[in-house]
Amino acid sequence: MRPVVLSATGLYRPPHVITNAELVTAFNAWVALQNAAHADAIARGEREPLQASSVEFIEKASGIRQRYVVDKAGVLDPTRMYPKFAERPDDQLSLMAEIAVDACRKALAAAGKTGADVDAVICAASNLQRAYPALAVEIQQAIGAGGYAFDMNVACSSATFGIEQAVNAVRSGTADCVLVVNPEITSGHLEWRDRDCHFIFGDVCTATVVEAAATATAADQWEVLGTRLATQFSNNIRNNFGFLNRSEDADPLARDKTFRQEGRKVFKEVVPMAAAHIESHLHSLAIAPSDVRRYWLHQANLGMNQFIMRKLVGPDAPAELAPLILDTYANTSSAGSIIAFHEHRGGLCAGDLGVVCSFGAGYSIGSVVLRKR
Ligand code: CO8
Repeated sequence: MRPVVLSATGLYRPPHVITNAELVTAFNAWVALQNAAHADAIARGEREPLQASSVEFIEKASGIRQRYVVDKAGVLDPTRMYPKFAERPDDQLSLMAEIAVDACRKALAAAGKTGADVDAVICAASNLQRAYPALAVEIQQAIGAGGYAFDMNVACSSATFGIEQAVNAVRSGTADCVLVVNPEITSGHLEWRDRDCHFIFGDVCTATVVEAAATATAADQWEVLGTRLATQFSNNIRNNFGFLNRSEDADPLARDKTFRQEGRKVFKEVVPMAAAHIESHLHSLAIAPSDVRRYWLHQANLGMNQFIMRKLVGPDAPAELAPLILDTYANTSSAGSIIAFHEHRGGLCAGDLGVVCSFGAGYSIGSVVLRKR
């Protein structure tokens, strides 16, 4: 089995920021419009008035302060409350492929590679723009890669699950250099009109170069010591949008056709699962959690990550041990742990250990144990 490294990452950051204050202003304007439109039914007691959102709640409950989005105007329009994208002709690069190509090119440049060096592209994301042809194949063509390409979706764990497929392909010799790319346009499937979740997500794209150690030339390389994936079915994070909706005569705009969750249950159930998963993965590699110099965790909720770190290394875990990016990016689904890795892997020395770990819908958990070369 050949040694495998993560030799570079790339990040596409959308051009627009929405602060919590802007988000809450738009949401509360929408609430006022709705309550005015239904004032009579509310007065007759036939309908509950919608409740306002608040910046204080969002920051206290989640740690999120702002998010990046591909389109801001549509999201903040109180008569619309979701992004507005122009439909593209078939011969134009699709939107998800466009942001993916940007992140891939940056990752390849950082790895000292070109598209011609890539022999597999895995597009791993929690929402895919179309059924087929696979976005990954479009990305493969746009960057000039050879080999093969495919899409996959394991919600928030898509990146780590994709990395394991890439690592296995390189280890076994079926590929030498694999790009794992995570275009997350979460704004397209977030219910911005639901105060329980309207603040949670942001858009972004990350890309990771996974290659044989023998061919890697980047200055900053991370040997993959192990990967571990786990899933356990749960309805607590669910989206029923799908290709059978038409045949079911279902309402395409019904609430269950966008993201919904039982946030408190997710919090309580996933924290112990993620901590136990990381601990047992490290144990299998004869590594103690306290030996790890950095944890690049999934970025859904500040409190979740603090609990996980407390369970792994005790109450005195310094904040720098598990860097936070959700304050600026919000939850970017599968890209979150990769953004943390991208932005916060400096300052470590050869031999230092790190863990990338994602967790989310499915439930799904994926961990990648790394050693700096
Ligand atoms: N403003 C003011 N008050 C609010 C708001 C708001 N915006 N929202 C809710 N409240 C109220 C509630 O109504 C409730 O009131 P009451 O006590 O009177 O009933 C009170 O505040 C407390 O509400 P919660 O119990 O819901 O608050 P929590 O403290 O649990 O915080 C969180 C809510 C932040 C959602 C928290 O539970 C959490 O982060 N949980 C973990 C969630 C998580 O990790 N989910 C992972 C999902 S991501 C994933 O898997 C990928 C999916 C694919 C991507 C999809 C892209 C769209």
